[in-house]
Amino acid sequence: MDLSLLQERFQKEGLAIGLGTGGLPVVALRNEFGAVTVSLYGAHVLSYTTAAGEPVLWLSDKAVFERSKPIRGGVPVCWPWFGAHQQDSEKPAHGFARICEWELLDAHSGENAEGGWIELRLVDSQQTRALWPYPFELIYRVSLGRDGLRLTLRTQNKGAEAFSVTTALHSYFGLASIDAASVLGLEGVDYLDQLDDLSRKTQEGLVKFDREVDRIYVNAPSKTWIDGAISGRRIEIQSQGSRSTVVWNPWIDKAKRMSDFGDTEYKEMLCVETANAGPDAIVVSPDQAHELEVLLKLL
Ligand code: TA6
Repeated sequence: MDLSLLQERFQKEGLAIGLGTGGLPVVALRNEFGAVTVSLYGAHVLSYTTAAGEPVLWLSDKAVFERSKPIRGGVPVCWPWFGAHQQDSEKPAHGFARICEWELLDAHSGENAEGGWIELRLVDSQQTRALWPYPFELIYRVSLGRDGLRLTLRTQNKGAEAFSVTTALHSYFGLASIDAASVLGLEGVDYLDQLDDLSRKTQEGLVKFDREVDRIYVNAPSKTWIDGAISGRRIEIQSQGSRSTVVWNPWIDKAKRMSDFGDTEYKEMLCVETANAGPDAIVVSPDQAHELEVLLKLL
């Protein structure tokens, strides 16, 4: 990647391209609607703040910024499988998209009222085919506009065989305190409990937290909300092309087991992920495409 070439092509008012933590290339977009930073490594949204400077996403103080390792926080792109690989636990958890170098296709800061956007691409390579034997093209568009931060992941099947993917935009949100947080919109929705052999249960009332929670809500609604964000405002999460919502907080013991996660950081974060996970796999036929999208905003 030639950074100076990227800077020459894209750098302008409201758009900066440089080396961030760990020397990873980062695109920073700032306009009248707020600011977002995206690492080209992993196409990883690292931060999103509103026009008033309120942080929406969370990043661990112990996050690692090294190629071949995922970044803890922000919005990891989990693709082409969610969680551990079904047949080979040696393969990277949550697939390889979040540990690949993506190409910067285009970027606009938002000189017009439509806001700005950053577009990234990942295509199959010898390395990806060794992990997953299908030709593909991923186009990821990060848009910052009047309606909030919109993330759109387009999967295109470039081969002659249909393939099946499970995937997630694995958003980490910043909280004032997990004890006072709740997720709204999942009342009465069935979920697979990842902490209880994926047993199927039904959500009773709001999702609240006093222990580790790791649930795949299936046939989930397209809108959910989080109360208890750092800003004190309600976070709205609106999805398209997503059948599952994953809710995760590691709580005390799992937080201690993760080296890239502070022992007490479970108190200040919550994952509500826009996904197609578990039984909600997506089949993409040759020459066809699927879009997974989430719109994040503070109400
Ligand atoms: O968000 C659900 C989950 O699958 C949890 O089980 C937990 O493993 C989390 O993802 C983080 O996974 P990672 O591979 O990023 O440590």
